Amino acid sequence: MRFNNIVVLTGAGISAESGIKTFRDSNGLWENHQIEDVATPEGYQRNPALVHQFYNQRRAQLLDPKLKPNSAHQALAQFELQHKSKGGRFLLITQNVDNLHQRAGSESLITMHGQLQKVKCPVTGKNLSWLKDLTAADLCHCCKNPQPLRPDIVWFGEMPYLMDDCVDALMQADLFISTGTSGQVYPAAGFVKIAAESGAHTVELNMEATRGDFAEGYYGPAAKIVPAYLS
Ligand code: BV8
Repeated sequence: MRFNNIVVLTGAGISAESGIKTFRDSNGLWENHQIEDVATPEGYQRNPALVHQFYNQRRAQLLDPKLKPNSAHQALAQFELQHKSKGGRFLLITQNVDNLHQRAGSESLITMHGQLQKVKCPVTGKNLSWLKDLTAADLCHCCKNPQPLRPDIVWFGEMPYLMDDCVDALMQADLFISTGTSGQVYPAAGFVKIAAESGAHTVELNMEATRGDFAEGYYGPAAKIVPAYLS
């Protein structure tokens, strides 16, 4: 591949073929919940038990032995290894909160919207691995006055993680690939513009074309088109 600094953004669509529902498909995750009730700080303040139930149910799915990275996750991890072995630079930014990229072996990875398998102290932000159900009775161990732990998830209205690192990488990229995302959630939806304005070639690999302005697009299931594009 003729590119050196490669940045990839993934969204829920890359995990769809592993069996994790996307957000906006008709039977998506949000269907039986309003975003405002389960994925905002206000919703959590209003009804922490509902939010814990929403995330406990999704966290439990990570333990399902049937849940595995698919060939799109694997192709990205293998490509990263090969590209870096030839001196190339590679960064994978995911909006997903499942752990499938990590399980596929991706290393240069930013989980910008947090991780289902982590919880954090609401005061210090210190996070820890957590795979069982979380309740309001689970307290942090880092404060003098221990606080109820919360999911380590970036809710709507909260700043995504490592945004400076993401923007730095986008501004140095010569190739930006967006895959499995509808490009409806900001600031991730603005990444293609930053990359293009910095001179990167931009490619969308998705089930269908989105509103994003890409130089190139290949459409179909990620498990097929991502390995094909990276080979
Ligand atoms: C913030 C964790 C400010 C929760 C999530 C302009 C600028 C900045 C902000 C805003 C703005 N306009 C509006 C906002 C506010 C808001 C926003 O964007 N709202 C939207 C709804 C308009 N953004 C925020 O609040 C962000 N924070 O801006 O903070 C700030 C500033 C200073 C100080 C403090 C704060 C925070 C956003 C993060 C929210 N958290 N996740 C959880 O997961 O429970 S977002 C959530 O949506 C998921 O992370 C998900 O990844 C993400 C995006 O969805 P997609 O991944 O794209 O999934 P979707 O279902 O939409 O699409 C799937 C795609 O895959 C489709 O295109 C489909 O065709 C395709 N597909 C399906 N199957 C396949 C496939 N493709 C290939 N193969 C397949 N098999």
